[in-house]
Amino acid sequence: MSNRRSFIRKSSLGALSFLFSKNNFSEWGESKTEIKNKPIVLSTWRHGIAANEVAWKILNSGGNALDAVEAGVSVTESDLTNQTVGLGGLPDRDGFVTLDACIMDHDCRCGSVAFLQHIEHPIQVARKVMDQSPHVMLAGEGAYQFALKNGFSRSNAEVPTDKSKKRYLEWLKESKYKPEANIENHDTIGMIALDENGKISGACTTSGLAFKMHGRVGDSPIIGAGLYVDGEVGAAVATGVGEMVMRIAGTHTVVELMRNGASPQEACEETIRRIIRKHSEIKNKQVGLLALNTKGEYGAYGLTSGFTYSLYNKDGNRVLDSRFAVG
Ligand code: SD4
Repeated sequence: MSNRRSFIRKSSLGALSFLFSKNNFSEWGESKTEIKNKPIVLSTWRHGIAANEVAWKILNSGGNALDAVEAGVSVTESDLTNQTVGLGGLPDRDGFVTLDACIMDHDCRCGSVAFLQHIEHPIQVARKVMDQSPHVMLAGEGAYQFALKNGFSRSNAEVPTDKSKKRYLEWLKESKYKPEANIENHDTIGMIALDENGKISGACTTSGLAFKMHGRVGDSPIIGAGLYVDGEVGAAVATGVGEMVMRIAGTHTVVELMRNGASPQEACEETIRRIIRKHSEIKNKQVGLLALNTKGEYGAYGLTSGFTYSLYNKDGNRVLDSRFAVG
């Protein structure tokens, strides 16, 4: 039976058992006792290697997945040479560097910041929103003030950095608004991890699409779009053109497909197919999805070629090429 047909069959069976069984999560619960592939951490793109190193140190010494993903993506945020994450990121079309991030744990606790400026670690502010505020998401000046009140300080880094300013000045010559992911293998960092205790968490942080409209917020800080985690099932994270992911609540879709019986790989593939069905124009666009379930099984799929991800488990830390739908 083809993968697709068997997946459809499994999906239907999953949906039926969801409807008719009161105990529809027992499959996942039982498997937890046999998890072999843990700890494990996955992150988007090649820059995930350095982030994984830090996350793995925490996971391998018995630390929890939530702390691991927060510390892991903080590495990428601090790298001012990275032009797609943190303050080194490329500015919007008006010259402002605005940052988006979110974090989520196995209990669906989550925190998020959007349109945040001058703060080195948006992911850590997102964690504070989760831990110290009654809200899930803070944006703009309010997020900035919340950060200052909670021990963060305005970064001394001059932003945009010289490197990003150079690209911006180049772009200004034509000022063509192209809302496309710069497919350069170092975009948004999304990270998902499963710890020794079988707890799963995720984090996602970005400076968003280069030269976006001022005020634009992408998928990365949106729970269910850029990141979704449910400890009963698994986690998923997205990179690429955020608008395409948001339209179908991409990572929530991946997690719900896994809940209904899909493997992480099948769930990523089906979600990318849904994105393709809902968009008439996909040329030169990229979306990459990563998924991990509570058994430690993982999957990755790109809309088009070129999506890479970094994986660290007991066999070491390495970059892998994702399979893809078109191109
Ligand atoms: C966004 N998804 O702001 C982010 C950008 C990104 O690969 O991931 N680029 O739409």
